[in-house]
Amino acid sequence: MQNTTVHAIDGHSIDRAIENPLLTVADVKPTIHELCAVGIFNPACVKTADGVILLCRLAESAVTPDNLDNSAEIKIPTGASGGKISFTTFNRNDMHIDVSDNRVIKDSRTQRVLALSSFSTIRKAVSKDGIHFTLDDTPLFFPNSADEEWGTEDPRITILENKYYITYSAVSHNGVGVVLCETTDFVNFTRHGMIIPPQNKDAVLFPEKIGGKYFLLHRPVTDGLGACDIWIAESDDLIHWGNHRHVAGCDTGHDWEIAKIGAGAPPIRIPEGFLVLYHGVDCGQCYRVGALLLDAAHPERVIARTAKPIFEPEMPYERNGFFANTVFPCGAFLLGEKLVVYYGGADCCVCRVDIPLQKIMDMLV
Ligand code: MAN
Repeated sequence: MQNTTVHAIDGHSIDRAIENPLLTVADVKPTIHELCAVGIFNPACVKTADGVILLCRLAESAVTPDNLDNSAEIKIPTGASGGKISFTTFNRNDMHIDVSDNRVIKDSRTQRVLALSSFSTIRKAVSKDGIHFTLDDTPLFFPNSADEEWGTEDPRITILENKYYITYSAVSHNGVGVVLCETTDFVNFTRHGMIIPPQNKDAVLFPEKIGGKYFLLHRPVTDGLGACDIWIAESDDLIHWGNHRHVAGCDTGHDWEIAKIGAGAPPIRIPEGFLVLYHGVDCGQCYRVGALLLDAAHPERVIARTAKPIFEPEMPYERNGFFANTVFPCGAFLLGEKLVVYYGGADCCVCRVDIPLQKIMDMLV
């Protein structure tokens, strides 16, 4: 970590790595030859004695000529146990098919999602200096249940009681829910299955027990009634979760987070409480980053929150990509006085920004 060179390039104290993007689709070996990477992004991170480990979301689409443009046939990969990938096709000219959001294929009558346009798995990358990463050639693991047939997305890592706990979104035709698994070496995994059922995502585990209980932030995906807000739950065993309470909403009156919010990196313990980076989405589907400060003894209580985004899509690799205008952090750690944040740029690439902790504290109101 000592050799990390991070340069200020925007003239302020938000220091994006000048080497950004740190990983792109050019670094990816496809899972099977019928697939090609459309994005490697939204990385979880953990700092170890040897450097930094990232768990990145790899989204792959089917290799057909012009698969993602205007050709009539849209071929969709889906996964199954044992690493088998199968394909389904849709006809773009079918009047009941809506492809206006390039992440999904919808039924134009019901707006129901029929398929995702890409299939996501998780890939590990390691680095000694936190900047130059070597990406694995194969997925961390393959989907192992029908709940993961449309992919595994957006992992987060929490170190808890000397183990690495990984939460991620499992997606299938039944919806998106939160899966928990644990490891000590990123080679062997104990998968605990779905701990929060659909529709839910953006779950992050707290790094310590509070009052004898484990805590988790999660984000129900509501439709019409209620909003996509951040909730908290508690557990005695990390598997069974209850006492769900609302923590923070997107009804702050700030345009940048008016559509939905969701936890980003797992909470970080600081003297003042737990610091949680979150993403806020506006009505134009631009993803920005804010922060919450939660009470250390009562983490359902918000002590303070940023009124303005801490950072937002500015660079070409954040403004242009598979899903434009998106910065999406899934991991961060403190390094001295700075918060080192790894995030996805435009659902395409892996990036890093270093933010002075004091700057975030000054923005909390
Ligand atoms: C959703 C998730 C994220 C993704 C954003 C932007 O919140 O699928 O993985 O980065 O949308 O597309």
